Amino acid sequence: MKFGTLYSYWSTDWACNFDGYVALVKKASEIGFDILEISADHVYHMSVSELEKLNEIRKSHGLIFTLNSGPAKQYDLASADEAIRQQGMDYFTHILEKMPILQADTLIGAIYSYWPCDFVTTDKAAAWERSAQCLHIIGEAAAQRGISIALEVLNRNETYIMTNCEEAVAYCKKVNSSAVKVLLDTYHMNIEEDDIPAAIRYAGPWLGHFHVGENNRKLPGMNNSIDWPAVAAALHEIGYNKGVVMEPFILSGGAVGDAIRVWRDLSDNASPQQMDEYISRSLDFLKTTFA
Ligand SMILES: [Mn+2]
Repeated sequence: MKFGTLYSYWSTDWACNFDGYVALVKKASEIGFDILEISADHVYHMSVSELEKLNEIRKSHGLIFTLNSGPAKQYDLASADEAIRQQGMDYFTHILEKMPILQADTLIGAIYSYWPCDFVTTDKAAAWERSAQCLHIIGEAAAQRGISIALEVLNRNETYIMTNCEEAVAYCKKVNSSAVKVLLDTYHMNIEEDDIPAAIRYAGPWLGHFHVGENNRKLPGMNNSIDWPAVAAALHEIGYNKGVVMEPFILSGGAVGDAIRVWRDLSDNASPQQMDEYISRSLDFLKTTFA
């Protein structure tokens, strides 16, 4: 397994420019991560020359990029509006075209719809029909480039499309593309699944990416609300050898705090140095527990 973190841990703002990513590549590799999970939307907007430069820096630090997408509503592949679905298809096609520049082969997130969901429409059957058709086409384009797509199972407050592993596997079967797999996240699973290790075993070969976080999105190992040894055993049982990426959110405020609904500080008023210590300790915990 390869261990990573989402880029936004240190900030309350989703924004991150080229210089910001260069600093994060250095920091993540110094801490000992294999993966830095970056924003697919930032890749969409970055120029080819910036991406080429960023890739050189990534390579020199021996890091892998995975791309995380919480698409805006204007790119909703489940939309009843054909023009919006087409906009989404164009958006993801452009991201897939840019990923080889970063030698990135994993695109993940709620790309079957948009995030966070506002629940204005919740016609699930119709949304499945529309988005699965779009994802079949995107999945085939990804497969041609050797890219895999992992669809994130979210909790009920963030989507209506897929909220447990069983639904996600059924959805992937409907998409019917070898590139399209499932992403399970312990934070969401803790809310929705009856039995987290059983859900991991159910996913089996469909599991394409894995997110880790405590019940309140604290860093893995910070409060042990999740039975981490049981999670690790289930991953070993299915022979999982891909990304294990933490998505810690412990700072309140800003666009990140609002989107994740962090309404109080969960960091114990950590200084920047303490933030580094927390994540370094959590990475050690994961490597030990998942070894
Ligand atoms: Mn996640």
